[in-house]
Amino acid sequence: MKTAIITDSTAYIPKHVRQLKDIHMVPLNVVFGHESYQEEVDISVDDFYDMVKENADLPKTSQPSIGLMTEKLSELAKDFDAVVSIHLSSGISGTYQGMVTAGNMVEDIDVYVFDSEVSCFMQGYYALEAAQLAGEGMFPEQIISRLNEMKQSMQAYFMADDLSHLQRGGRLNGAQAFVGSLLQVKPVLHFEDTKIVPFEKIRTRKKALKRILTLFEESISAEGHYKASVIHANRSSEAEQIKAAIETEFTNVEVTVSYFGPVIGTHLGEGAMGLGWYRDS
Ligand code: MYR
Repeated sequence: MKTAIITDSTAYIPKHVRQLKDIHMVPLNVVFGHESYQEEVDISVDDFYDMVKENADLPKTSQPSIGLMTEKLSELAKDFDAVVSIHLSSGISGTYQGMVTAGNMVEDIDVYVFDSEVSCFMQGYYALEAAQLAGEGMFPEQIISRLNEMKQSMQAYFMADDLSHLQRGGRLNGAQAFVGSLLQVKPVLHFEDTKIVPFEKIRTRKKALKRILTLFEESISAEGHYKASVIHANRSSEAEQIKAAIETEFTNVEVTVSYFGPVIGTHLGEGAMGLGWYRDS
């Protein structure tokens, strides 16, 4: 049984890593005015943050077309028996559902679609693990089962400098009055049942970051081994400092720095910061 792994661009796994691990990618789009760009393919992360500063119109995003997905599946059907396709949370994008539909349309390949219930490099961790297992010859059902096991310890908290992007795009959930009262502050956010909800109301950026680190520290046990990712929207040196601080304190945590690329950056805005982790043994 030959199984291919697909993820979407919001996992933000660098291209050279995807090539090395044999991970296929379908891109989401970022739209400035009438111009649509496939992220990573047509627009780089740096270009995106420059364009946001230069453009009067704020960008929007869209999921990959069903046509693009069926094309990718038909191409893979030539060499593989099955696909495990891992996507950003179904509560914030139609990408997951789009791949389910595309999977039903393409014959000659079995398609297993996995809802990461998160996004960015946390989604990337699922794709990397799936690629490793597929390479070892595991069946798709076994891969999905391992991904569900990872989900048990997967956590991610993040904050945005300007919450209005999330609210405008309709991706911030929670009681209306509470959400309204958050716009002037820096709440810590997280995913609950596939959707983004405020976790705690915090007044300043500094305190929000400190709270995220406390949540991380509280969930780490000395016996386990963990993987963690500091994720930033155009704040790489701040992210590197957080990574160094975690590495100094925790020798049992393997930390990477990743980024909020164009699609997720559209909804979080420049300056957003997040930390995600899971226990890998
Ligand atoms: C689409 O148009 O289908 C894409 C919508 C993407 C919404 C993104 C909302 C912010 C997600 C934050 C993820 C943080 C993970 C640590």
